[in-house]
Amino acid sequence: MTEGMNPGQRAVVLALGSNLGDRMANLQRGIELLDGDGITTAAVSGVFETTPVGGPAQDDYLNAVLLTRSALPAGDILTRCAAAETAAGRVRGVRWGPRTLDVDIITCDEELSADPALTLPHPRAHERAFVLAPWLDVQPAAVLPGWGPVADLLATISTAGVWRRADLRLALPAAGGQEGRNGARSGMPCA
Ligand code: A4P
Ligand code: MG
Repeated sequence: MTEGMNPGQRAVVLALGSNLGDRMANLQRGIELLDGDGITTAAVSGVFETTPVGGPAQDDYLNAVLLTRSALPAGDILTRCAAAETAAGRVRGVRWGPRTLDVDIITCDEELSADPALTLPHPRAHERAFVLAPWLDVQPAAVLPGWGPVADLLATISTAGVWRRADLRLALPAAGGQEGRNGARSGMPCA
């Protein structure tokens, strides 16, 4: 059990992306919506401006990674991610198309799943600098199960089109949010 983790909790890494509307507001809204009711946010990465990978021509993304803790089954966490996307105004159109908010589960501890509806670790995380760069930023010792240290993976792929935005900063969920209603945050961040 990682330091700061309650019994039954697992480390859950979530990747957030937005390239439509007020991107920072969308990411911050996602952070607020995801926290509480069984999901505790431990740390949030810096913000990265990233060139779109795949899909139609579209605007640049802002990407970030959240380190969370949860005792919820992974399927319940995916449902919470989808609810946060919907609340942030996501409309599903073309695959890899522009979106106000995308929330993907990158890892649920060591859990492995080949289910297309919930693949763990995320099937493309190992090759995506827009996921690995923010993850490394918030957790320098991070390891992607089945693939190895995130720092090593990032060293083997192109990081062209991925810039850290030192002028932008996401906040941990507000104390008065769901977290505040459901009990104080305890322990150290995973990072
Ligand atoms: N799904 C399966 N496993 C997971 C998981 N671990 N986490 C399923 C989340 N969802 C998972 O997702 C499609 C389906 O994936 C869902 O039904 C879910 O059950 P979606 O959010 O509806 O659509 P999507 O995100 O467009 O699809 P996909 O294939 O997951 O996209 P990717 O691979 O995540 O890529 N470029 C930049 N620069 N930054 C980005 O953030 N994001 C994408 C999306 C493409 N290019 C990007 C970015
Ligand atoms: Mg997604």
